[in-house]
Amino acid sequence: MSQTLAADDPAAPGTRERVFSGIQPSGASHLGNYLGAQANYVALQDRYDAIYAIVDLHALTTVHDGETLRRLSHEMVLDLLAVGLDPQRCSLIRQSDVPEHAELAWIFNTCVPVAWAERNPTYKEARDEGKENSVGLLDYPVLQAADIVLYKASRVPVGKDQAAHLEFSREVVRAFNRRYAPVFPEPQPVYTEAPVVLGIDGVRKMSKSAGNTIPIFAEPDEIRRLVMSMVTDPLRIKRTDPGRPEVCNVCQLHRFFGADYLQIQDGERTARTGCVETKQLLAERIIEFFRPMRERRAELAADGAVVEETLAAGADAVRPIVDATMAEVRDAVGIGPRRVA
Ligand code: AQP
Repeated sequence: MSQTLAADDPAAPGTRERVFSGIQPSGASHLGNYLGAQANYVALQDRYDAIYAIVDLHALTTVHDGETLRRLSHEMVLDLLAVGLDPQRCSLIRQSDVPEHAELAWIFNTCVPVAWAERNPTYKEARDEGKENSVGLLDYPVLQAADIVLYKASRVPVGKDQAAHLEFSREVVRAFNRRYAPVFPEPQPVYTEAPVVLGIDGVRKMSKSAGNTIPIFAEPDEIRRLVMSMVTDPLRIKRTDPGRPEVCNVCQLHRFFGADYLQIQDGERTARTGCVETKQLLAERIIEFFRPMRERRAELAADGAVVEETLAAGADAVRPIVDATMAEVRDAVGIGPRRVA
């Protein structure tokens, strides 16, 4: 599978730009997470100074049981190691191990007009559905901005669903820099070739909270069951009806699991093949693609220490970066003891 990398991708160690991205431990990693973001996390770790975070403070907006959140955070570290993150080549951190994420978010809160925060699409959606929302849900794009620029990251590998949030992060940075001093760079997204991956319902974004995911580390039979339940072209009723691969989520996903996807799509378009066989093939290809990662994950899970050791090393590695940024920020805004110049 190929990724779209930034054209001016610097390679020389020592002159590397920094990338940062966060993933919520709000459930099991799914195809959308992998195709939209995790594949690029792995691809970028050799070319950039890469920091990836399990953003457990964000997950507090949706996961409301302490034991569950701890377990999900642990599982997400295993997922990221299994897909190919190497703690020797990147820093893997737990957001709550670095309290400055929350401190910087608070400082940004004082720079962000309420009207900007109220544009947050996730908040608006939940409000329009009549859900009771926390201030945290309204405010989480501000925390997201703080997550990124605490490390002065200039590149952010994220799925295309995050485009608006990245634009918001840039606005936050501009607001801070304008008010105080030009402390932060404006972060830019780095996308893979994948579009926003749709869920098995074929309508909504594949999302842990929507319950429409294909978890990449699910057991093979579970992956088969989920793929077979995917909604395809709703106008293809009979086996002999021609299909429309451009609206069929199964056909679209084939793009990422084999070079012959155009042939597969042609088979659907001409009704040479049926949806059932196209789904069966996709399920087997997904299972095969993730098999080595699943095996690696099982090995890692058997090692009782690897997760906490990885996170402790990550927290140590980022500490000097965090201290340097926050010293500049505290100086600029006028909090904490004055530093001797
Ligand atoms: N469907 C998707 N298509 C492409 N990229 C996606 N990402 C998530 N879903 C898709 C990307 O995965 C990274 C980590 O996402 P996250 O878990 O931190 O937050 P999210 O986008 O909110 O993911 P979910 O599954 O939808 O979580 P819940 O339901 O808990 O909110 C991000 O880079 C994201 O772009």
